[in-house]
Amino acid sequence: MSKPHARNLIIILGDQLSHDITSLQDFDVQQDAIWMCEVREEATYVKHHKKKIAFLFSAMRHFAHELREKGFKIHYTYYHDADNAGSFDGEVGRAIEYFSPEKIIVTAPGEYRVWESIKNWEKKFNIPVKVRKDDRFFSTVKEFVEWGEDYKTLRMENFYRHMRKKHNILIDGDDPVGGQWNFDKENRKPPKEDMNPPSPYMAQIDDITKECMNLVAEEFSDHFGDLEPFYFAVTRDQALYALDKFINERLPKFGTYQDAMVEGKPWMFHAHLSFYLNCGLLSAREVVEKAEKAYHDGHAPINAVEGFIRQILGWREYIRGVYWSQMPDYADKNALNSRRDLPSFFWDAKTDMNCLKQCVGETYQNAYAHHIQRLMIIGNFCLLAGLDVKQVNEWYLLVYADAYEWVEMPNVTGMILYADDGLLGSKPYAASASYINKMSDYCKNCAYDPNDREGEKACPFNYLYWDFFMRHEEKFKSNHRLGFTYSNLAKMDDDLKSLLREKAEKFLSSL
Ligand code: FAD
Ligand code: DLZ
Ligand code: SF4
Repeated sequence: MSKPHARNLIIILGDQLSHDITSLQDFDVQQDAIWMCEVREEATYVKHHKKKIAFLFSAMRHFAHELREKGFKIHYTYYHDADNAGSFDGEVGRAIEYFSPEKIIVTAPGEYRVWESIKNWEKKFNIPVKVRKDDRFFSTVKEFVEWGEDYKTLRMENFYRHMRKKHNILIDGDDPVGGQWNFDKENRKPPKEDMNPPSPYMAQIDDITKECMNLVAEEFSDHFGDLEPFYFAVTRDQALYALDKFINERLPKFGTYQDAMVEGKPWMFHAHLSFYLNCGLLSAREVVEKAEKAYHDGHAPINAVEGFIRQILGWREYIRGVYWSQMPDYADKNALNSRRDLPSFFWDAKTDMNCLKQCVGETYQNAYAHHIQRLMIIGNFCLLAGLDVKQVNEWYLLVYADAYEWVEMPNVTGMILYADDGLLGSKPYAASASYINKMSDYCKNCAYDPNDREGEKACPFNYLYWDFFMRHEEKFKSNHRLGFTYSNLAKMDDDLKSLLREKAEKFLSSL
């Protein structure tokens, strides 16, 4: 048999599972070939949640199968293949040897770490390498940077309005549909007993997924998280089904209960689509289009649809712009000098603080927590306790099935830890127990009292909150958004301040 040959060799990475990915856009079935690989380095550079690895391997295998059915020539390296090189670089070396291509084509990767190695391929392998733009986003990094030049600070809300106008989404003439850009006032209601979130999408496990689950059980048993039950969509058709289910069943109440948290109800009215968006099974454009159509069809109200679209057209795009415009320096930011080690309950959920126990526990089970759990429970604790920026980033990157550095890092370094010194947020997202008690039912089953600040059963969020603002008084006291906090602090007598500091210190040293 003659040695296989390819004109162009297309490398498809695990988060590029889109049939219209730019690297495939002029694919010639007669002359070109594709290479995909399951590699140890990607599965272990952080020890990803078991569900995340099973999900991605299964989605990759299904995608490769679909490409093969289209008649595309594809080489797929399985994790257990004897000659698996174990890394992208090693596999590209093997791919070149196998196909002797004239050129390598790859779509730009989602992580800086991978971009750094792709930049070396041309020299390392002595072959032309064409890196194509990833056009699965509404904006480009260049557009984000140019937009930012008009502003002193990079605020999401301004960027989001720019995107709404540019893409004519929820726009009526020159104005926002519904007369407002933002319906936050109608959103973010506390949970109600009778709100009854529908059951989430649960995919059937097929043979391919079962094989991947067995592989993960065998190879990654020491990684964080439960492997079963497994319910993620692993094909585009399944992901589209999950999208429709969200639009039909949850979207109408998405806005109202966007920030609500209820014990034993991890899914609430959220979309659970980030896994599919981020690996390419769904496109941001189709998700936004379907949500907008639901408004025009009278199926979902404007507060829900605007709130949802803002997450994707606004936050998701903005976060990506921050990552690519600020890397690599962004990875070393630590404006509040946060250096405390992660407590052990981040790994086993064993803590008396019920809100954290629930959120870390659900993360362990599902490789998912919704935004407010990530931000206002776990993230809030990380901020107030001054947990180490690198360790917190690593934790968030490995525990969630939707986590890739481009989206995880600005959310952690910028949004929760204020480590970028306010580049992303105008003030730290710090909250005491009263917020948690208002937006969740966690406090009902807790050993601590959310209404106690300094007594025996005082909730740690309360004294940590004040300790945080005392610790960082120099930095924050002139921040006009924190005027209320600092005027309350000014009213406290010195004995109370010392007591709160002492309690915080004792608690933190016990972690
Ligand atoms: P929904 O609440 O239904 O929102 C719809 C979609 O909007 C999401 O699917 C997502 O694509 C997008 N979105 C919403 N908020 C954000 C945001 N802040 N940044 C980017 N996209 C957003 N999201 C990730 O996709 N990957 C991550 O690794 C990740 N890490 C996070 C870490 C922290 C500390 C915080 C506070 C947030 C993080 N997020 C991350 C953002 C957000 O929490 C998740 O996108 C969301 O919880 C995913 O669940 P969902 O699909 O049900 O989202
Ligand atoms: C997250 C991940 C994992 C666990 N495994 C693989 C893999 O074996 N092969 C692969 O191509 N991609 C994997 N990925 C996703 C990559 O880490 C992701 O594509 C890079 O971070 C580039 O953005
Ligand atoms: Fe969390 Fe404090 Fe409420 Fe307990 S009392 S659930 S620790 S906020």
